[in-house]
Amino acid sequence: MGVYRDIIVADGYTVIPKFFNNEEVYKLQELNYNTEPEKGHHKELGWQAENVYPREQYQHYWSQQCKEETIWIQEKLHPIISDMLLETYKWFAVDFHVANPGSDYIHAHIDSPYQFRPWHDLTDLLAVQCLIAVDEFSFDNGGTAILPGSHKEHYPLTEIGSKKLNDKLVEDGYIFSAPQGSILIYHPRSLHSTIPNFTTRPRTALLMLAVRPDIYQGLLGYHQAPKKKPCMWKKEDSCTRWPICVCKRTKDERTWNSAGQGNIK
Ligand SMILES: O=C(O)CCC(=O)C(=O)O
Ligand SMILES: [Fe+2]
Repeated sequence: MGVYRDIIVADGYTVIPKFFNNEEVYKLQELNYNTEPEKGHHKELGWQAENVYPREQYQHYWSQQCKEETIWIQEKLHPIISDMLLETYKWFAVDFHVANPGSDYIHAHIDSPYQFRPWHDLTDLLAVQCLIAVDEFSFDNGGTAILPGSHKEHYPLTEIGSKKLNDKLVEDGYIFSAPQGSILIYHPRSLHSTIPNFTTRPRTALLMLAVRPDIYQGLLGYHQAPKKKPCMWKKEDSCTRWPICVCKRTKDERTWNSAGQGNIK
């Protein structure tokens, strides 16, 4: 009991190569094929949170949620996640993140719940993020970079996605390069990012966030922030980060989101 938990608490992440067999990987690929984009950076139009376009038109995108379609994965992960979160947890979000060929997106960030202010300074393990390699992951195709030990650091929200942190992550980070069906499980406080995809094929991750039940409702409020209105600072200083504007000047704290959604380079 607590073996996996100890690893995540000490190291911040762990990799399980080929956790899913070929048949299961095929099921994952099929689900990806049948799951539409929800939001992402369109190659020509920039960040798109409302309109949906054919998947190949995005630099990278997040898909619709697919919690119900992934019960079989949740069951397979259960022994590990229940060990990490001390038995009780809830799946908060399940979606694909696809980096298309030519994507140069890098955004060093931390994940929910720590990306939002109420949880930002806490280091307790409140959630775990699973990133499943639906395709083979490599240095060339955008395999995720993660900075060892960073779950114990405190990065100001204003520095998230900055050149300084992006460079540090690329220079010192571990690159999750692994065969399809492998899984990277990490402390969501770890600094990480997709890296550019230099290949001719999309690179697909299935992201699954499990959270402690006591933070579920509170976190939901932050994820249900209104999507449509432009960043209130857009006029003043051309902030292009809506809906995630991480700047400390945001009046409505609910718009804080460091995951790089809306961050148009
Ligand atoms: O797809 C990846 O490599 C990471 C995605 C990610 O970090 C996120 O969506 O928060
Ligand atoms: Fe992330």
